[in-house]
Amino acid sequence: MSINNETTVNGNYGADQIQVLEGLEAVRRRPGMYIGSTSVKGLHHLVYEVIDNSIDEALAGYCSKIDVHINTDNSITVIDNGRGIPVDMHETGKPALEVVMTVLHAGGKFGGDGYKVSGGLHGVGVSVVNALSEWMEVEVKRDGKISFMRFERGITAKSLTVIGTTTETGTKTIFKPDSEIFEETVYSFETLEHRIRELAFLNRNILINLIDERTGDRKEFHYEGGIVSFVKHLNQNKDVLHAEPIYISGSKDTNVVEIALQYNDGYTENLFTYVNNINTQEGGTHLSGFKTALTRSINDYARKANILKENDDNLSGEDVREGLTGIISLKIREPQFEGQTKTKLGNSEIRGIVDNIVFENLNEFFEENPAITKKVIEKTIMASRAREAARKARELTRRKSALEISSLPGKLADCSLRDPEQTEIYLVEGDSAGGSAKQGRDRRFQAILPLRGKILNVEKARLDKILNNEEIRAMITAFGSGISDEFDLSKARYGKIIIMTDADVDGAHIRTLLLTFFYRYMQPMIQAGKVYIAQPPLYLIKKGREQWYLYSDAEMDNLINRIGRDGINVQRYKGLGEMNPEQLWETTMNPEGRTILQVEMEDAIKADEIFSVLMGDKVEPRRKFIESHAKEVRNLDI
Ligand code: 0RA
Repeated sequence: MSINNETTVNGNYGADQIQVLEGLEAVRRRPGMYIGSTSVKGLHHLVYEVIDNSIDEALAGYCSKIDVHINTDNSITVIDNGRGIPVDMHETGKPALEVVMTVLHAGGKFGGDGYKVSGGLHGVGVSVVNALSEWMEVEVKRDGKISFMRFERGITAKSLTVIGTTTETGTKTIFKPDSEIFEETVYSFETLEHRIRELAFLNRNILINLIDERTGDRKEFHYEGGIVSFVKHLNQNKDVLHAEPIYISGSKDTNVVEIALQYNDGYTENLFTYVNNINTQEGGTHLSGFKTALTRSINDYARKANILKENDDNLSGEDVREGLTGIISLKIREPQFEGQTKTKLGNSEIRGIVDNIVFENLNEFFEENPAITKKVIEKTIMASRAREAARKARELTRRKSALEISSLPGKLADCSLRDPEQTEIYLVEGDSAGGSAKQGRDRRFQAILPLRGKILNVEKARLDKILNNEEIRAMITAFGSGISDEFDLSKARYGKIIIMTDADVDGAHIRTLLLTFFYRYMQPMIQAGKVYIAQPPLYLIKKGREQWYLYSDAEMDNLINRIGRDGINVQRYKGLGEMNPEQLWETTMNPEGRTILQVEMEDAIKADEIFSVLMGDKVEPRRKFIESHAKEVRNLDI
């Protein structure tokens, strides 16, 4: 009997332990599966994962303050004043804290009916951070005691120990990302700052401090206005139609909906949607519910007020969103994330819930604020007229192209293969580099489109004007997938779009303009990961019979360290035009040897941001921006 018991206990313990080790092994073997990548992005993801747990504690109503430290050794400390992770014995015979830290997906199980809303997309659990850290330590203040544990590469190195007494509660976590796993282990203050600011906007009751122990920098994030402050922040450099954003909130069952809206006098739509603090970049049912209600509410009002007459067409969705900046933030129990990047909300019941809340609240706002409403409707009517003009211009080009033998732009050197899975198009700055690219390419699968002039800044123009720009028209026809609401990825004629510009100020400018255009008018192309940036070499070094192409100053330094300076010949490439076709092929276009950088949504959003500030109408923000981003701005000739 006692032998039996022993075996059972030991057997269970053994099985448990094995499961933990297998779980952590799986995370260390395929980290990308759990945190997306092991690049600098994955490195920062670890911090978000840990902060998420503290945010959950705040959303449950028990935590008001979170401190995040970047330590001198690039380890990270996160301290919250929540209830503290439970440390009592779990049914497996281990402390709950140890289970949370070492078992995959264990975190949620300790919340009781805990309203665990944050996470979801991240939400892989802190055990993943533990598995990917050289070491990790946790200190829990709870029930008058301070408890401590230490782990090394996910494995318990110091079991639960009481190290002191306290009257406070909270959790302190320190971890050092494992350099065996991560390609880069240096944290960026700005990257963390960006996400922390976003979290502070989305969760108005939380104070978050970010402290950089390497430099002494520290910033405090606390926005009592929540998403209203967020919208003001996004519109800070724009001329707005009404000083205070429209704030809408409501709930149904356990779903909470919050929206803030403010129109500016520009032409672009800037809607950002979040579910449980996750940016739902691909939209989903919440966004579509919002759009339906906004369009209906504005049309209803415009008819009632007789601004739209009986024979006038309804204002379209695009019309009513021109110049609209908004945040849509939902907190829901069981979000279903779908789509290419799992950032599209799928829960079907949410569409109607958001639609109802928005429709009712907007109608009320419009009734109570006729002066603002009149301004907004006047703007949407202007938008509608411009769109009608653009439609006519487009029809004209369509009819024209139907008459021509080939509708493809004259300067496009197309490839011979037709299967978009295999083909790519290079957008090349200037005719001379375009010529080299045409000669150097593999014409079976590589098409070349030289771009001569500057691309139009799409932030400053309505669609009708944009469609009159020759370079933009050439891209649209060459790609074949349309733009805006008519964009259809399945019609794309190429699988990759590769931007190839000079490594100088003008090149950076053209690249930024192109990214802004893609972000604004062909966003699904970026989301699908089809846009790339070519990496031409900066230097050619020759020594004796050997030669090296170098793509960065760091590579250059490395080589000089290795081979010394004696007898070397350095050629610095100022532009693509300085390479002959064979060199261009070998260094930049041959899939066997080239590096191309995939553009991510964040890159495009950043390009767009740079433009709205630098090209915007307000002088003061431009001056400030240039001062604080001197390095990036040097690459732009404005
Ligand atoms: C579940 C239950 C309880 C606390 C937490 C989770 C918790 C987790 C983390 C992670 C970071 N900071 C945290 N703070 C709290 C406690 C439940 C109770 O006290 O009744």
